[in-house]
Amino acid sequence: IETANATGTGNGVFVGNVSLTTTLTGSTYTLKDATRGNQYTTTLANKTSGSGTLYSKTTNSWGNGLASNKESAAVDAQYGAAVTWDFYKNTFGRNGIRNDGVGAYSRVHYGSNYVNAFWDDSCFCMTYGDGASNTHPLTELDVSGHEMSHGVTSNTAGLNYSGESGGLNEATSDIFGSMVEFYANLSKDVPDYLIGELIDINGNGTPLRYMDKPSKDGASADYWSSTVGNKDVHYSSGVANHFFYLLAEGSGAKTINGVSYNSPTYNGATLTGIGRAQAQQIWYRALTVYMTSTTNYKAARTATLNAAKDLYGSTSTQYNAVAAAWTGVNVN
Ligand code: ASN
Ligand code: ZN
Ligand code: CA
Repeated sequence: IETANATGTGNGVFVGNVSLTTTLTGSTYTLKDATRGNQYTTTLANKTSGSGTLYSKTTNSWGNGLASNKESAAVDAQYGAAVTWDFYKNTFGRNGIRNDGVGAYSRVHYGSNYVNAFWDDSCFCMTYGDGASNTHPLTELDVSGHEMSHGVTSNTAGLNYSGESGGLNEATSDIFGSMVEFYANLSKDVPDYLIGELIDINGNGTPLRYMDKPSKDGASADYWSSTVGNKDVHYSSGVANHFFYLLAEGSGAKTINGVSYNSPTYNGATLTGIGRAQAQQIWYRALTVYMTSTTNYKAARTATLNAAKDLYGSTSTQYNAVAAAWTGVNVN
């Protein structure tokens, strides 16, 4: 039996119509991408364990854009893994989550009414629930990028998932999750600095998190304080999410792709952003070269300054912008 790469079409719940690289074996197509480390997607069919069943069929068109069609969430997951792969490869030269050319697999339809998604180092796999009433899958692109970036973090800095290092771990996932969204630039999932704006996790249409002003979620920290490490890591992350937004975009009011932001600073300073392209290079170099398992906010300031110095020099606009953005979130 011959095996070959094929080009399929998918219609996901959130990604809309996309092209997918699939595998044709004999007369059967599978949702498996040999051009990206053999990443594939399975269904758990509401179970909560096992590696699931690989999506396979005799035509190469997948999903219909509706959550009621069980292939649609699989299209999102497979596409999310592909774009995350391409993002890391083309932006940073990283060859997969472990930088070893091996793709992670994704499992969709985990459990019942499961309102979460998670990365698991032990299976080297990604898992998505179907959300409330099993009708709101968690398969949005920034969620895929967020979760798979947990794999990158654990294979690089290894930031401990508690205290300030835990906030930095979470923020790394929000930062790169958003950058994956900008990289994909989909018309159906317009790139933004909001996390999970399409999955309606709160039931009222609001996103899970806001990077320009994290406290808009009612719980996240905008600025560092000596007690920030006592918060849940999804809230202490606010300080670094806010730092990254200020570094990339600057302070004050701004509209990007039709979404309005208004980012304050702790000291009232007005900041000018250096743009996403350079901001993400600084964060990635800080994460992969300078941060360790115990890096806290003060050390993250030093790590990103070191990264900016390596990349742009110690007298550069970029170096000064990193310092100013940390000061803007009260990390001195
Ligand atoms: N979705 C959650 C997260 O990535 C899963 C977890 O609690 N780790 O943060
Ligand atoms: Zn996370
Ligand atoms: Ca988003």
